[in-house]
Amino acid sequence: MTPEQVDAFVSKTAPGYENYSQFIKEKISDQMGGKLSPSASDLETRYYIARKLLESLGGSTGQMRSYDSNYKKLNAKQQAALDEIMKKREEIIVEFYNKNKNVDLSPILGRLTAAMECDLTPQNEPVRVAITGGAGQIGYALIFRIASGAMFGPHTPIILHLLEIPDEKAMKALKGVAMELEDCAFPLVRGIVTTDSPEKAFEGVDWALLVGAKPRTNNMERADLLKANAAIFSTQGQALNKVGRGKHTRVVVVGNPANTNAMITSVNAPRIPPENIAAMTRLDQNRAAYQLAAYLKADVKDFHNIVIWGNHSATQFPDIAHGYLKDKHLTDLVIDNKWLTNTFIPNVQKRGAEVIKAKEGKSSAASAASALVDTVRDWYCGTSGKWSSLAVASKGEYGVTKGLFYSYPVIHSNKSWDIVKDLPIDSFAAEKMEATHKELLQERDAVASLLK
Ligand code: NAX
Repeated sequence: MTPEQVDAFVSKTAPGYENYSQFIKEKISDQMGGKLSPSASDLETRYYIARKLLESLGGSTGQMRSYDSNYKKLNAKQQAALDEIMKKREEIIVEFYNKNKNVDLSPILGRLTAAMECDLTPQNEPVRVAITGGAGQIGYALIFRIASGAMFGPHTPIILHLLEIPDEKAMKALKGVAMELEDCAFPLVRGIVTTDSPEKAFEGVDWALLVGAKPRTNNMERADLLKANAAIFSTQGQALNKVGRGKHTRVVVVGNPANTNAMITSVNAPRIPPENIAAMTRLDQNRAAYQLAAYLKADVKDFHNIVIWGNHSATQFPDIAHGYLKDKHLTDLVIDNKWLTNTFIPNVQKRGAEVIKAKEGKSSAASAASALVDTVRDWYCGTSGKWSSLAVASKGEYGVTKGLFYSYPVIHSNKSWDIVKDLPIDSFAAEKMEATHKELLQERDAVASLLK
């Protein structure tokens, strides 16, 4: 959120106030019955403001409602335990306001709030998560993090549906993964399904994480790779359509070429709304944040609004024109233009290939798994204003051909997302965004026969 957006947010949600500082100043004397001076140092006042923001920030309200209704179902002991956690949360917010009284906290607070509300909401029904390629590299780095609660929070039970190819070696390896999962005795894991049948793997799933794909082998043309994967994702899309939960199922494609595979999945799964299907570009966003943090010698957590546009490939456009380091616009910081064009952009675009070189042929696995945890967590919990990059079905936003899965900045709330619209695009960005758009059109044309 930019300061302008915060002001717009305040004027919309707090009638009679034009901007954030007016809201803070006047609300203070209002709240204190005019008795106290309108200094932002008063703890109770800042706490009140924090509560107000917390209540009104998009994304967290639904979660608060579900928290309230779930709360009533708990026994006295459980309620007391939750009260304790809520008290801690309030202390954190108050401490936050004390430490940062001069800083615009709404984006940070929003993030904190969404994540905390999500973590605090007890779920009785387990979430069913399918993971394809369960015996692969990413699968091995991913499954244990999901099982530990990193993706859906520490109060959400999980049933894991693990899919592999019908091959003796792959199924044996998958069995080994399942045995290790059992031996972890994760309290959240309520069941493990291992199978080589997509229809069994996707039965009744809330989330399908499509990681498994056919890797590019020596002498393989890119068009052949596209076709081989298109066949896999057609079959999996049809299975999801048949046995998934329709509009209640959400799908994230990681297997490459991820954007086009997501499009194929969507075409083959008409019962699942296109907005429930996405391809992952969060790893690229995380890589961009790291490159910036290293260059500016800052903490990676302090960067926001970094955007990945387009395809998860070497044509992607990592864009910092809308980004912030804490409350400072990145374009106001001293960033050498040469570094941006000759180092930053290619470093992010080619980071995957560099990792393969360093790991002597093995591609990014733990970082990809971690980015998938971030992707689903944001989608599941909401981000209250924070931007995430996600490749979603275009409706023509920013001039992209309808139906292509193109990476945009999105804001998540209520288990849904909205593309951040009307960002100013200069000629440099427009050219890069078009180059990656063109590549996606070529990929679509290469698999045209499977899209009918
Ligand atoms: P691995 O080769 O280690 O594992 C893939 C696993 O998927 C194998 O066990 C294989 O048997 C299985 N598999 C293949 N076809 C399947 C099918 N039809 N149904 C079920 N399982 C199937 O690859 P890994 O390193 O885990 O990478 C998986 C995919 O992620 C690759 O396509 C890779 O290119 C892609 N990546 C995507 C990234 C992204 O940001 N979107 C980044 C990392 C990664 O490169």
